[in-house]
Amino acid sequence: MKSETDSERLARIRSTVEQHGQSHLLAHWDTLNSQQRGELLDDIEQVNFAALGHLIESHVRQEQAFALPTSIQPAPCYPAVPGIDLIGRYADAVKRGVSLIRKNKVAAFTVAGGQGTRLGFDGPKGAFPISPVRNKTLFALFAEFILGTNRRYGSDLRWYIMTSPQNDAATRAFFREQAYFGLKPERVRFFPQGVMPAFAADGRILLDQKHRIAFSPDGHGGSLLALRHSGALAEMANEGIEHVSYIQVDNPLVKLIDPLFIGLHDLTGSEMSSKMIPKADDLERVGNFVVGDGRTMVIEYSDLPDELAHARDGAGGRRFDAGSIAIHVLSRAFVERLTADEALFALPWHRAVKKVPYVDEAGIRRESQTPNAVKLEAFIFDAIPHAENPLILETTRAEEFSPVKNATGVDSEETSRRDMNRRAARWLDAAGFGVPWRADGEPDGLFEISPRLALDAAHLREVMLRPPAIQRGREHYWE
Ligand code: UD2
Repeated sequence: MKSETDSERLARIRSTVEQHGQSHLLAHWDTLNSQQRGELLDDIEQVNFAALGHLIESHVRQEQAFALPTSIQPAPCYPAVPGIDLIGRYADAVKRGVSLIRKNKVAAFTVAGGQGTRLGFDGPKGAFPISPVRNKTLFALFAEFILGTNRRYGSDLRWYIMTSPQNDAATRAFFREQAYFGLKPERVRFFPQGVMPAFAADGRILLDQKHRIAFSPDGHGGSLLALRHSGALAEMANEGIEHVSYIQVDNPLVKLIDPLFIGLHDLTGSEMSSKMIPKADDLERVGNFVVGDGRTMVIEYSDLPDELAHARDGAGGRRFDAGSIAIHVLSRAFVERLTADEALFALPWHRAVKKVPYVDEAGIRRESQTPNAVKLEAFIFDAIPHAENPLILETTRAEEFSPVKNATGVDSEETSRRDMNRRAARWLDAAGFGVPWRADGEPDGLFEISPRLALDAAHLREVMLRPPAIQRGREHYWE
């Protein structure tokens, strides 16, 4: 077949954008050089105009009210500490989890495609230094968690990292500079997620430059299709990987691979499992696990009506107390099933109005002082209602959740470093190596335990055979 000439390609694309009311995308064509023209056409060809038409009507030109289920009940959860009825089940689950890890039937998966705008850090968020003594980065801590797991269980786990087109090269370069933190490069695999254009309120796609569309990542829900498109799912199937242990890039306390969680997921035949913590306050900015019209789901904090957020149960406790901390295990077969037919697969789109730089009609790039653009994102937790036997496991905030999201205040570098320090001190105390505490309740000194050495308090007790030298007010590090 004769290949399309440049002018035929332009004519075809011009007709498409005109047909969809997006002809402004070519408004600056005459001012572009040939390389820029090529980039612009490539960008436009990435847009699925046919699918967008409907979405612009329903989600961009208007705000789609969140469809609250008619019946909303608290979701049942497995407790953090098993009662007598569950002790045996938890022990079996740990055994099963360890067995799956030993056989490399579990892969670690980190979503790191977000733009991290709130933190104001220039670079992939995983390159943010966070550990209290050695200033290890988020990626370094996760890598060491995998190394520690491999050392403990004799595994050789794969680690999948979802980037975005915006930070993919920088993320790969960071791993190369750091020599993959000691991991085998061939066990780490990066792939970029999909993108969505940003829109003006009237539905027009925004240009970031005269020859570039203002694309941004399509949300962590985009990870499901990205797993398929990248070939990662097929690779997992080839290697017999059965479950994917999903984490977000911003939480240095996370147990990237947790035998109990993985084992419970597997033993109960859950297709998608989630960890939860009791909320710190009624309006904490985390999703809420509920059963809505009979299906387990997460309602994001911004969508939960205030009267439900403040509701109390018979005993005076918070009725909807189960906060989602974005830690999941997904069965590979579940991701395969959901994404098998792309035409049928759709997580709902969530609309956010944000500040996005744009090129105006005169071809001048503008930075808006107020939110000017509609962005659409899909959320991973919207897959939960599609899962069979979804499971929720409670965990402890102090042990497993202290994300770095903001430059200051709540969920910031300062709180996250503090919580890492407290946790290390608590583990040492629990192992019988008394740590000095100050009158204000903080450990007297800085304490850091590399995940290469110990993955939790019980593990530390096993591996730290002699009492370590601990001095008040000093820095301590073990690996
Ligand atoms: C998320 C959850 C919230 C709670 C909280 C826990 C949503 C909408 N809310 O809030 O319920 O669980 O986390 O920390 O998820 N990411 C991508 N690609 C994207 C967008 C995000 O990879 O297109 C990654 C990002 O790199 C980060 C994670 O997703 O690892 C979280 O994204 P966020 O900061 O937008 O989520 P947040 O804090 O609003």
